[in-house]
Amino acid sequence: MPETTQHNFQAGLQITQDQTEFFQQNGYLHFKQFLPRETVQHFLQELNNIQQLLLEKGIDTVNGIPLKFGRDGNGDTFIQRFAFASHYSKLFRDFLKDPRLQPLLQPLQPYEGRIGENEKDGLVVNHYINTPDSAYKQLGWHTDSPRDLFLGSRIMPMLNVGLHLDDYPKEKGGLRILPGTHNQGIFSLLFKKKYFIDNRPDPKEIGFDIEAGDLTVHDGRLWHRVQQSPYYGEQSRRRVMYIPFVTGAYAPKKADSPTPLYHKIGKVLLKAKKGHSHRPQGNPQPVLATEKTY
Ligand SMILES: O=C(O)CCC(=O)C(=O)O
Ligand SMILES: [Fe+2]
Repeated sequence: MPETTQHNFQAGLQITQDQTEFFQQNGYLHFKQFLPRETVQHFLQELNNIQQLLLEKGIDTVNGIPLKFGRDGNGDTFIQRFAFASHYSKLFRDFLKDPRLQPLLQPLQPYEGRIGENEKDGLVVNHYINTPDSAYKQLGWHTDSPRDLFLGSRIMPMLNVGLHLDDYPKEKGGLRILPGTHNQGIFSLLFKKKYFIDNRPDPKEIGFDIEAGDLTVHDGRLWHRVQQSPYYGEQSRRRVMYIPFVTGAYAPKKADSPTPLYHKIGKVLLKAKKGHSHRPQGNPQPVLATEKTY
């Protein structure tokens, strides 16, 4: 059982000295109850609406980023990961304008940070559930930064800000991180663990006692993973949205943006290995680093 962070903060219009120092040292922050439960309920409803729309329209890629599909307990297809959610929702566009998000750009200084609504994968929705036909039960160790290398540019500072939509105490699984690994240099960034293949707990990892509405922030270079739940079905359901906070030249994606190479390689290899398409017919696991989507 991983240690849990005892460092919960309250978000405000300023990021405090304490928070800045904690972030510099550890590479993450955990803010309690950024959104009230009632708003979380609206968000979950909105996600259902968007999912219905995407399924009805048969959309399987948004701005070049493939959706990840799974099947629920009734055998119905649902979406386990999709990108650019705010492009489908005024509620989410407004959320990205919440003035309390702005101070969270501060750890990126001296770089000028911005909320990447149209960049990278935009506002990402992850939906994990532990069922036989789930395509997304866990996620192996990785950092979020090396995708920049795939895109042909050098690694720029970035943060990933997670808005958690389900109660998830650490014993249910969920996010695990290795504090301080954002400071360990390029060798650690690339080779500390086998990207996405290694799901093993690390003695130094920590977990989070998450309540719906909490916000986490992690440095793009921090090693992290998602632990599979020991529970099954409904009890294991975990929904979290991630906002990229980015630096560097503005690089928006568009409807005709090409699928990044790492998605394509992953898809082809996975198909060859499992003998099926992107839509689920079994129990695909993230077996390859390149299958991971960014
Ligand atoms: O689900 C999470 O909390 C983490 C997801 C993640 O690390 C990613 O999508 O890069
Ligand atoms: Fe990640």
